[in-house]
Amino acid sequence: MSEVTSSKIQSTRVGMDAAAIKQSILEHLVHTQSRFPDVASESDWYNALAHAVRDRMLERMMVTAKTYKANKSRTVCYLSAEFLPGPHLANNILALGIWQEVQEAVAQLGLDFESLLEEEVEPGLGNGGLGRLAACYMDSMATLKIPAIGYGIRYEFGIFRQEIEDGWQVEKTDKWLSYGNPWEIPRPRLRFNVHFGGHTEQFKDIDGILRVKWIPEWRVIGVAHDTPVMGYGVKNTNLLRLWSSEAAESFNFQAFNTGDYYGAVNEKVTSENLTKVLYPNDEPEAGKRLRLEQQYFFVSCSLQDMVRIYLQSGDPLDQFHHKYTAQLNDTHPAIAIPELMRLLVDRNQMDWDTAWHVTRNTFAYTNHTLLPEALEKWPLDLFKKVLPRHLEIIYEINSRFLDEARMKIHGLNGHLEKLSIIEEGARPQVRMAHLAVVGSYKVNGVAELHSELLRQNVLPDFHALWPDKITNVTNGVTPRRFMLLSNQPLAHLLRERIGCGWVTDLDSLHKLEALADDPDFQQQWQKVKRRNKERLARHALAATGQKIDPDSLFDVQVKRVHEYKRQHLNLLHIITLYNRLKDNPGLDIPPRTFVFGGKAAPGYFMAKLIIKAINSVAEVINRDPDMDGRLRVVFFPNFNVKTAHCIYPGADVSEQISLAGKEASGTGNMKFALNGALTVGTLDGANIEIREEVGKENFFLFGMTEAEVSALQQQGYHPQDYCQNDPELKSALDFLASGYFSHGDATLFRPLVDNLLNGDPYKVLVDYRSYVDCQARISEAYRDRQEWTRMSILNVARMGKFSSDRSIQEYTNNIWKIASVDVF
Ligand code: HBZ
Repeated sequence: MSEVTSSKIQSTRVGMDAAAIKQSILEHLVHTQSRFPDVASESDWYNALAHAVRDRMLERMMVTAKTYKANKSRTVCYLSAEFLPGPHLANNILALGIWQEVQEAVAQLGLDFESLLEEEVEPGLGNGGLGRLAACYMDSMATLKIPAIGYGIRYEFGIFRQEIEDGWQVEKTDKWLSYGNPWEIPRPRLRFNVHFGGHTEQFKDIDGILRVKWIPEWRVIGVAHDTPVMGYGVKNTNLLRLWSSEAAESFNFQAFNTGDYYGAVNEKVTSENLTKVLYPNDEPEAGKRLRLEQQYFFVSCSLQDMVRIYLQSGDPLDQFHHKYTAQLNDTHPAIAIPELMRLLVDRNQMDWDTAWHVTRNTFAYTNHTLLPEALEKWPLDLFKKVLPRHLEIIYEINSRFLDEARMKIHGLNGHLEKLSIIEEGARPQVRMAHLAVVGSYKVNGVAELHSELLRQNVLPDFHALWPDKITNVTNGVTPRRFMLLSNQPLAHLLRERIGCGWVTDLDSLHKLEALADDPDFQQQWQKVKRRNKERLARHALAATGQKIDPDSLFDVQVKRVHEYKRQHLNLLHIITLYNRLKDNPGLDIPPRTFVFGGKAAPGYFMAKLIIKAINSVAEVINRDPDMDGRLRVVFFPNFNVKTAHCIYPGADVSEQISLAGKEASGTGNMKFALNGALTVGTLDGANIEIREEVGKENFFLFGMTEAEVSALQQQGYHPQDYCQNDPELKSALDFLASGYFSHGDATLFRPLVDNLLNGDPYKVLVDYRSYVDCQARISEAYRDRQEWTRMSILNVARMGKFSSDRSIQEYTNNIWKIASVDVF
């Protein structure tokens, strides 16, 4: 009976030809948007189109769920506090394979497809690389037919919108849900209680076994919102399930009982605040009670949901880990470990050892950072207030773990302190990374160097204890969004010359190698780049009012603004070029446009000052008639997935200049190279692997190695020596400090310059000379357009490794041990 119904629906409502799509759009305009065509706004048409596309996804989603259920498929649960999917509409149209048909339908309605796409406000539910990686992995899991659910938080306000006022970053609220969200399906009946606070009590159960009861103080309700994630060219459509918080009716028992209606309602507002806003990263976690509550909230909802689905099968809970593997995207969801223990032991009366076996075989943990200050720790007193039962469970986990470790590393008591999940001290803390390592069956870093540094420097004692636990899965990015969708001129050229196989088999880009020296192909390649640069120039003009010249070399650095990523090293090079051109107007160097983009955490003073410095230098350079046609600097505001679409394809040079040993992997580096930009980079994160793949002659390398950085740190680093010994460096720093770029204000950039001269934690001054000389090689190389084009082609041809499909295949084979499932 259900089969009959679904085929009927398909034949009447979800035809894939242009006429059917056009009809759907019109129906949704009237029946969903309640607008006639003659009065409909662009936004109404966007929503009607989005719904028409969505209709064509939902049946696939239901059939997928049904197939997975019938097969009792092993499923990946990707637990992440952040997902940064980017605009859905165009991506979904591509995945459905109806690009032409939609264009035709839209054209017949007299609409402009591009401006409809522009209407979409992207869900900015992440800070940067980590959130975007989660979205790439969702795309690849669906495409590789891996049963998966992404679990996260439906923040009402995502990452702030960045505006630039007087050169400074100003944060504006990201009201992405204001005009509704056609891509999500609210599931108001799929809701779970999540408890907080209170205390615990011991009691004996009917068998006389001592058990613990948690008497919480307050609760909130989590409600599911599902977004379908379609695989490319397959029917598999997985789920992104995000939780939003709602108040419980009987929220504040006390206030209701005493008739304090306003008091009760006020507390209702507090519950709903839980998922109100995404925390920008790079801020100290400690004391951010709401952040801990967010983490527990989404993890608890997700695990309860997993248990609910699992119990439908009728299988006993001690087999839970056969049905699921849960990937912890950094430590943000690591509280899942004690939560699963609680659900098994307290709620389902499982014995500790069995529960621990299940738990330890359910979770795997991905680490994304080497920066010690970014490793999550929660003050014990705060933890106890919010999650008293979980703290007890963590103590128990820790005590049993330390017993195990004591036996293994016989006699080495000193090590135990370093291994402990609890850090002692004036204000004891829970080390979330240690909890994640102890409670997981595998731990991985996100690039070879990063994983090696995890083993050697960050978690050496754990590595000694469990030599097989820490492994590597180098990050990847989806070629669907970051080539096919965002670089259509390139995709067309590739289709003509090597077909379309690369979209799901990125290694087949290798076929381009044979064309790298072909003059005709090179010319077409240049045309593609030229078109993309023109597009970037148009967007830059619209966003900044600045005109940039597509004939100049586009040198681009877009990523979060952070000292370790060294945007200020780039800036010192720009000031150096400026000084050279001022001192020697006849200097012959190819004209360059420097493009920056990226957000700084609102509380991170130095990062915000770097943005101001970029804009101040830009203002002087762009106004100076001597620089006309030679040097331009623009700061592209509000870098996000949408703006990224036009930035990566338009770049000639990709700046990947972090201090070696600081960038876990980077994924922007991959997106640039896949779009034919040449990298100027250090031996850091995935840069190393990119260089290995594309060939060292096709990569502009500079700077210290990680070993050199460590050695210098050991021996004692004196930044002022570097300044004294390099007149160009000294002059660049002096200029910045002098007020030359700040209308004579010699105090404005003093903190930035002082920071470099007195400490320079990321060794900008050490790598300066090597960087500036490398940039000179880039200028020389750019003069030979044929050779440059050849290098660009070879970069793309050899980037196959960096598809997120390869990463997911590695997770699947080496960690999750999960099989693909066909959906018909
Ligand atoms: O994860 C990034 C790494 O810096 C980058 O090297 C790597 O390529 C990428 C994917 O593996 N890390 C982040 O993006 N981290 C965050 O966004 C973050 C968010 C919330 C936090 C801390 C960090 O509380």
